[in-house]
Amino acid sequence: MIKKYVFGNPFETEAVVEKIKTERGLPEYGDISAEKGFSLSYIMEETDIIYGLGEANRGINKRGYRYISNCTDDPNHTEDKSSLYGAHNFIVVSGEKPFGLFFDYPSKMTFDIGYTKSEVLAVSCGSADLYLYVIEGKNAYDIVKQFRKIIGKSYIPPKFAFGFGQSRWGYKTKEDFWNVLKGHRENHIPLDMIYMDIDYMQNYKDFTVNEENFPDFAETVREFKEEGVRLIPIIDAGVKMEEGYSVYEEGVEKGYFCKRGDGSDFAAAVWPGYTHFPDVLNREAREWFGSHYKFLIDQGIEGFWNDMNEPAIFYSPEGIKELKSYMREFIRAEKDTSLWELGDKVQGLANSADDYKRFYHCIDGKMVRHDKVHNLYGYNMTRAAGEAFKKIAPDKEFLLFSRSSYIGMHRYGGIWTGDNKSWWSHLLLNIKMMPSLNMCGFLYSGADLGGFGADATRDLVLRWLAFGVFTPLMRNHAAVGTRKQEAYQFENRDDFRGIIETRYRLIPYLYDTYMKAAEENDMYFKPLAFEYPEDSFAAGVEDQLMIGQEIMTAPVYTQNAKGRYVYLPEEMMLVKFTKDNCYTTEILEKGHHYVEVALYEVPVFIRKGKRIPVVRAAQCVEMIDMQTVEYIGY
Ligand code: MIG
Repeated sequence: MIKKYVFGNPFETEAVVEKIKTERGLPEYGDISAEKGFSLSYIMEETDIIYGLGEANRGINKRGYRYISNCTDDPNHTEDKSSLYGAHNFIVVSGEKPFGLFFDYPSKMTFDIGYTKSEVLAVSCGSADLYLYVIEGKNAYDIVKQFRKIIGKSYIPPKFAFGFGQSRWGYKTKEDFWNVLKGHRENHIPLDMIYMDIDYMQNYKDFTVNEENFPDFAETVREFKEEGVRLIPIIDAGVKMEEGYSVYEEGVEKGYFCKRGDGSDFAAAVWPGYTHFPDVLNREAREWFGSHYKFLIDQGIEGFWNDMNEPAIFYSPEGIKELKSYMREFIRAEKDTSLWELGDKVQGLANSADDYKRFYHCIDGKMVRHDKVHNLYGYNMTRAAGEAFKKIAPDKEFLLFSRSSYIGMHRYGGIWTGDNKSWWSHLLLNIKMMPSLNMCGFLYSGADLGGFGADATRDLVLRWLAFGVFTPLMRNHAAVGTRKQEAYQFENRDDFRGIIETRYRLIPYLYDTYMKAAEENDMYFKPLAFEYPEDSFAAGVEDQLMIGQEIMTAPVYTQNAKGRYVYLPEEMMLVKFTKDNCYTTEILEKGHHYVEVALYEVPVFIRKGKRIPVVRAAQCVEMIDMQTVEYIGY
């Protein structure tokens, strides 16, 4: 059962698509105050587990920390960080009488989940203008499914998007991309996508292609496709300010960029230098921005990734001006003690809260200051693309995912989880985040496998790919300047081939599971407790996940480990997929086991009474022989 409450004058985010009538009065869960901003506090039982928050730091059980929904471009997500790139304000209190809460509020919101006081769940935000949905149900899983139904069906990607993708910031020329293709094909490592990062563009201008590096881009796209590989370009939020650049000139002329209080177009420096932000919260501007994807689609492009859409800002002219005056003071001053402060000021230019107050969106004729709707930008940029695809090629499915997001965006695209690092702890974070993302509708998602920042090691890449076998988005991506981490860069490439081939062998199963989850508003990844609600040990397991109705995964995420302990809530068949289309099986009884896993193996636990289809690996999804299927299981 779902009840909707309204406080003040909420902004219509369109996160929820189902019509629900609003209740009078207040929900009976917690103490609510709508006086100085909004706050809800609820006393948790000691055994209550709190699920949700989608793309957030820490565990599956969110208890014991404070999270802030405030879409942030922060490439250093260490354990202490409260905000990442997404804002997903849905939680489930799982206890004696379970209930879910969705706070439909587009600006900064704090979830203090037993952080200030261990038994108090406190949710608060600066202005009491929001919708609050309260969902009652049998258990957490049931509540999630009800929630998923009201926010509408999740995005469905094309089939090739279930293949493996290779990416790296720094591929520039046609030869660079060709080398990636060759590196995979020559080593018989399957590959379906190569991602194009910002260097494919002309001076980082959206909807342009560097002509020197790609004299005939449409032809290049075709050549790669002939080899079974799609090129997937990045699109950044900021549009470069440059005379003669048509996207910029049109946007200025039509008034489609975000504006300052005085009506001038707001400028923010990002990769291209100074840019304007398309006002994607304005319907017309959103349509206009979306229509530009056609430029690349006309050249054969079938997928995109939307970046920098928190929106990320390196600095603004206003910020620079303030800094310069501070610097002048600094130079004049006698003492040097404010040096660290100067450093902070320089650092603080990026993604500054002051800048987010300096520009406005024009929504239904009203000017809305950006900070009040900050968490909706990435959502609407991706919506711009998704809506445009429907017009440009109504019968075609496009690959689309975004860095920043809000609930509602899950209908238009997936997400990748941003700039992680080549750290074992971030592999574990990836594992824990997946079911929470699913709770909030984001099914097509994944992390940068191998880690984006920092230097990867061979074993980390292998272990991370082995988990990536199961994430709908399976992409190896790394930052410029880091150690090369394509599968063919390391010794014994057949180990990498074995793991990536396992993904292809499982594609019929994974695709089918994805489609069922999308069609039935269900989860693809689940915490064990969702399948075994009576099992009190399962409730505490955070490093194993259920996939669909049939299998469980238990990835190895520590260096030098020969295997790991695994908890089986029931008897299962352990299948270890190895190299050369081989596998081994073994029945394990309910309980704790130490399972050895070699670096080239992918373990899958098949539930009692279930079986899964397995095919032979192929170089790309289209080449899989779907007629020759073998079933493994009971
Ligand atoms: O400021 O386009 O998260 O995946 O490689 C960095 C360069 C901008 C951030 C993205 C990352 C991408 C990078 N981008």
